[in-house]
Amino acid sequence: MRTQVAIIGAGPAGLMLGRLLDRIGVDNVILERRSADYVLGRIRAGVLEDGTVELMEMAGVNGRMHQEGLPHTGCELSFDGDTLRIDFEALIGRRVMVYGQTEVTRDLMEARARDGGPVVYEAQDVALHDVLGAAPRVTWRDGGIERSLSCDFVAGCDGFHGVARATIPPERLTLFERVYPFGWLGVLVDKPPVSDELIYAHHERGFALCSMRSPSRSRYYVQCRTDERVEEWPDERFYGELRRRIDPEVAEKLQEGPSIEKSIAPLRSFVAEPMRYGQLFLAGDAAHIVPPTGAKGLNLAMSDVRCLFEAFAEHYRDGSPAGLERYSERVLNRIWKAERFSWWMTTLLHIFPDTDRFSRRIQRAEFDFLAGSRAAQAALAENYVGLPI
Ligand code: FAS
Ligand code: PHB
Repeated sequence: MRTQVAIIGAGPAGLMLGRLLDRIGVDNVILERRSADYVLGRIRAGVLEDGTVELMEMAGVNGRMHQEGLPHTGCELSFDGDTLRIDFEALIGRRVMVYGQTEVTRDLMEARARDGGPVVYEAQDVALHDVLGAAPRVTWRDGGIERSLSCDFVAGCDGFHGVARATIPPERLTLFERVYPFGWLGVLVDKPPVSDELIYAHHERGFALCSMRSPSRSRYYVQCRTDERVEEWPDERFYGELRRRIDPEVAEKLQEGPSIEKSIAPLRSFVAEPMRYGQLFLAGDAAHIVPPTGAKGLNLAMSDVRCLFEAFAEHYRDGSPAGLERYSERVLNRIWKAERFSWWMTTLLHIFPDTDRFSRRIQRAEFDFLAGSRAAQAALAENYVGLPI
């Protein structure tokens, strides 16, 4: 088999890149380790930056998003009972869209099945070969049969635990990492959300987040220890802890119900530089991870894909290597700003096990400064809604 771009991973990054390349006639094949159902079953992000909404429109997969998505003009911060609304629309004239990553993935999968190139699901033992040469190859096992795909380029969109970054010799990569001493326990429940807006809550018992997927489906998180297991958190314990950490008046409105999904996600900041090795280009979680506090993970993956797509378009349409040569430097500049914002939101809102009195006062002062400064609120809004690409 031969194609122009081999894409590893059929998560949002791989599917979006494949969709954009399909639309300009650049051949591409997507290789995914898991089944389509497994990929759709992962419950992850919920907030789209306006840049991601625009990319969905560019890709021609925005129909359901505009029908079912929830435009949000702001969010709320709650700090030991004091609340502060960050009004994106009033501060910077922009908004975000609440629309689950699962739905983004579903829209891209359906578009690909309708009029796109091949996706090989359950491709086992994917391996990359000769990515430094002029004839890169990808191999995998399909049942008992070894398959091979020649290509011009490989796009590593295979997430944090993927094979693409692992293909790059360690001495050619510089890794940056911060592992946080806590995780997020998330619950999905078919009950109306406790609030029309997202609420990020700092409380001495730990962080909590009230989010949603639709007017009838809520997504809640509480900070938990990294050594805890989902089995230790029956629904009753989860809701009791969530109630303690949010404003009592808001807690009054909480409608409990049986969780339809419950999972614990570790929190880390991670960047691998550079994001190119020969004809291999990394995009999304394959190259970087952010704590979900700033709602950046999915959106960073999408902004990487937009830049990589533009670079491939320049190569195939104009014969210019410029975009590919600048790709890593261009996306890393924006990635680090998102890493900073996600780290800042996480540091502001969580209780760290070694938090001393001084650190708690600094967190309070950070919140009080935000509450008193329109400029500081506008800076938060700019980062949350998405910095320019
Ligand atoms: P993905 O990990 O989504 O996709 C990579 C794909 O590659 C997967 O389908 C995987 O099966 C496949 N793959 C892996 N190895 C392979 C191999 N060797 N061969 C072939 N295929 C392979 N972001 C937010 O913005 N908000 C959130 O609330 C949020 N919550 C999260 C919760 C969890 C538990 C996790 C893990 C992440 C969360 N994220 C969140 C971040 C998440 O949304 C990612 O940023 C997003 O999925 C990135 O998309 P991709 O880069 O496509 O990577
Ligand atoms: C979610 O709805 O899953 C969500 C929203 C905002 C975040 C993180 C997660 O910052």
